[in-house]
Amino acid sequence: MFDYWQFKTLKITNQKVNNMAKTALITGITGQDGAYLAEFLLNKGYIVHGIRRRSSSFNTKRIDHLYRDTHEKNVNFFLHYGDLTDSTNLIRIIQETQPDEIYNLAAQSHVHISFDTPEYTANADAIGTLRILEAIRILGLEKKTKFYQASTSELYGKVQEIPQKENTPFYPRSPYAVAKLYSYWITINYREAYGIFACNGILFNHESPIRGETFVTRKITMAVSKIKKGIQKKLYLGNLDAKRDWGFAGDYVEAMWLMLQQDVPDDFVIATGTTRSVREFVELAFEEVDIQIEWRGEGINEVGVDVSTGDVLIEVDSKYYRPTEVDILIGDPTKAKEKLGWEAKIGLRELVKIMIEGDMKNT
Ligand code: NDP
Ligand code: GDR
Repeated sequence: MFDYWQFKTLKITNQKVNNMAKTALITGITGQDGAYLAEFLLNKGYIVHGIRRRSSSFNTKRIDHLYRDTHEKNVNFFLHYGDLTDSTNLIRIIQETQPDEIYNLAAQSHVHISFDTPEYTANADAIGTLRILEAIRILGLEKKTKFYQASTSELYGKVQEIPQKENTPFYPRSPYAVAKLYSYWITINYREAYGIFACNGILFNHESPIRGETFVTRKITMAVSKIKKGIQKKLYLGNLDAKRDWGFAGDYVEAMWLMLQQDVPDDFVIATGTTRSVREFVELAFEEVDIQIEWRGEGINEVGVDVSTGDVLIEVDSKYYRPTEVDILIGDPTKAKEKLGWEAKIGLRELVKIMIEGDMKNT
């Protein structure tokens, strides 16, 4: 059976550090993708360094299973305190770790919250990328250090064409997407100006049992699990019509790595090539726990009703609407398939199943 958690495979703990091992530095290592990527690279024999933020509460639960006391022998996983808003700290960490590969995954990654914190989002998500690229230059690592930038399907924003591909025009629709647009172009500019091996992965939405709890998929799977167990009555959502191309995060981190193993740096769309609405995701999630949903009403008055009991389980709350929305995302991953040999392995139904399984166990 597919080991969705992937965190039970701790082969890495007894692995001897190879003198020829490559070194990777991951920003955003405590996030969903950082955790999957760290485990993926450790299993490939890398020495992995990660940047974590200081927090008043623990923020390392996704990677605690990878951590070992640095006093032990053959340790290959290290954490450093840092922040994308602090240039000197980034320069020092990159100087100390001399990475072969940097994966810039850190970001204020919530689209809706970027409307509340636009300046901070620009600082971390746009200028943060520049700070890393400048650090590579200042330290003279242009020929040694490869750079991966976590670009996003949010760049496409308002629909110009579907499916979206590498040359589809961008029209960002949030402070988050505008900040990421800067990062996309500064990555290309530093590749062209200074010869840095720098790539943009234009990743469409990807989810998992360790997805942040306020993104819509995880919010739904957690609520469905709690409703099934009788510890929550209702789920309040925003725009049910939005359509997304949802894949599995564990598949997507492999594409990040593959981009940095090519002969020539390039930019790639990473997606499943299918799209479903938030409403359909809700239906699939309830189906997993044998509850069938029927929709009644329209717009802000739409509700989702349990067909067998008549209970209203889903209501719309306008506070979850965004000032400007991205209506439909569907990616064309042809280039990734042809050049990287990559394609998504986990489809939406299986993704929903593994997320519900995780939440039924943990909520
Ligand atoms: P998460 O929100 O789960 O993780 C974000 C990470 O960035 C966390 O480790 C967070 O730390 C860290 N971080 C936030 N701000 C800063 C900062 N100022 N300095 C240093 N670290 C910071 O995101 P995902 O793992 O889902 O996404 C990874 C990247 O990929 C992000 O850049 C996101 O924008 C992008 N992306 C994600 C997609 C997706 O569907 N998941 C699709 C396309 C792009 P902490 O744990 O302390 O909060
Ligand atoms: P997104 O993900 O904005 O696509 O960004 P999110 O899951 O937040 O929203 C997807 C869609 O669902 C609609 N929606 C709701 N969203 C949230 N969060 N909460 C709700 O209650 C709700 N109800 C409806 C939204 O309006 C939206 O249309 C994610 C992030 O991971 C980004 O960092 C990444 O760049 C993109 O995916 C690709």
